Amino acid sequence: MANKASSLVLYMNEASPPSNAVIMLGSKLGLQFDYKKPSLLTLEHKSPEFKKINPMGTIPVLVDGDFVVSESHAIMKYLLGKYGGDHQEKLYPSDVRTRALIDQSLFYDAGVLFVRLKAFALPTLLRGLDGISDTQKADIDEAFSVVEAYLQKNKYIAADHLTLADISLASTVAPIHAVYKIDEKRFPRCKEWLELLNKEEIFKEINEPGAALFANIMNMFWEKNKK
Ligand SMILES: N[C@@H](CCC(=O)N[C@@H](CS)C(=O)NCC(=O)O)C(=O)O
Repeated sequence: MANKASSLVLYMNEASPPSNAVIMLGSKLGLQFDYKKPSLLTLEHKSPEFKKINPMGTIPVLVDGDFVVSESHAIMKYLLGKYGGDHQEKLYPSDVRTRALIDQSLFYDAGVLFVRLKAFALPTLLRGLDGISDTQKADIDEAFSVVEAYLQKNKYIAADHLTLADISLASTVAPIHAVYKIDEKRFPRCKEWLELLNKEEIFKEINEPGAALFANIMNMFWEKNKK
């Protein structure tokens, strides 16, 4: 039986892909978060107060009583370990090789895929970028080709069922797809995988609206930045 959560505070934003990964997992585990939304536009997340809780100055950040942890992948592993109960073995199996493949995807998301989203999103919000450049598009396509390769064996990323790897990668792929469509001819499995996931409640109700909001914000800024 899982530990019972006391009060969990999540610093987040509905348009933030890694925040949505944590929110999706929380929903799957039946956890309630008390949400706090620092304004990224006024750089609240870079303030000395915020940096006391997360020196990286990023969201999401989880506060669980006197314990604070940032970085969505670390947060998800913590939540599963502490509150995962029966979900833990499915979403992050103890089999060493399956776990290694899941970790491979989590690190890929943190180190490569999401970095390529951030490469256009932050300059759009803060530095007047008015669209995704051709180089950025090529980098995204290269990143999608890795997701496509991960999907060669199964319909899901790291096993024959949904794991943390799908939650993590889909939280980044969906918002990119909402502004720069996955090329179905080059990455058919990637497209099918996203459609498969979107049949599940957490993706339909959290990931897709988050991706749509992200796209609205990007499009709004691109129009404004062109003027
Ligand atoms: N790898 C980190 C990425 C966190 C991240 O960069 N979050 C964005 C919001 S989606 C952020 O806080 N950006 C502000 C900044 O980097 O200045 C995670 O998964 O938590």
